[in-house]
Amino acid sequence: MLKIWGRSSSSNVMKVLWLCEELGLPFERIDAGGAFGRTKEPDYLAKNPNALVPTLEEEDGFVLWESNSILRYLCNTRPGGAALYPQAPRERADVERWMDWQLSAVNAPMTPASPICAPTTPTARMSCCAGAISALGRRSASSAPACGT
Ligand SMILES: N[C@@H](CCC(=O)N[C@@H](CS)C(=O)NCC(=O)O)C(=O)O
Repeated sequence: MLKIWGRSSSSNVMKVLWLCEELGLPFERIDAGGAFGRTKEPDYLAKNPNALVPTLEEEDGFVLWESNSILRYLCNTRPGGAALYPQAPRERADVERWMDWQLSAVNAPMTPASPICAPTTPTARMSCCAGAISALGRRSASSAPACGT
């Protein structure tokens, strides 16, 4: 069975779990990261050298990390995935830009230890996220829902 390594409290794990639910995929989730630890153990580092979650593991041993890469991979390999990750270049670009936006504009400022995170205080991080979230609100109000919103 498909394995998803990562604590369910992680937003990057959540989106993978969400996609699995949307596609009706059976999977086993294994707690890792945060208070669960495990991510710095040699067997986990062999799967994901970043010591982060999520990590996907297929039954045949194929392993993939980076949440958005996992989402694309699942959509490309599982029935029903094309509806969420369209082939048409402009439709696909719309999906991808919101995925990139989530990791760069929302996730990075929320991650205190992120090497690409400029804001250093909790207030500055919240303010940065609030600006990004308001962009999603404006987009959602003006057109069809962004993928996953
Ligand atoms: N760019 C990575 C970011 C992964 C990431 O930062 N994961 C966080 C949780 S959201 C993590 O592993 N934090 C350390 C931990 O939980 O132990 C991805 O999208 O998969």
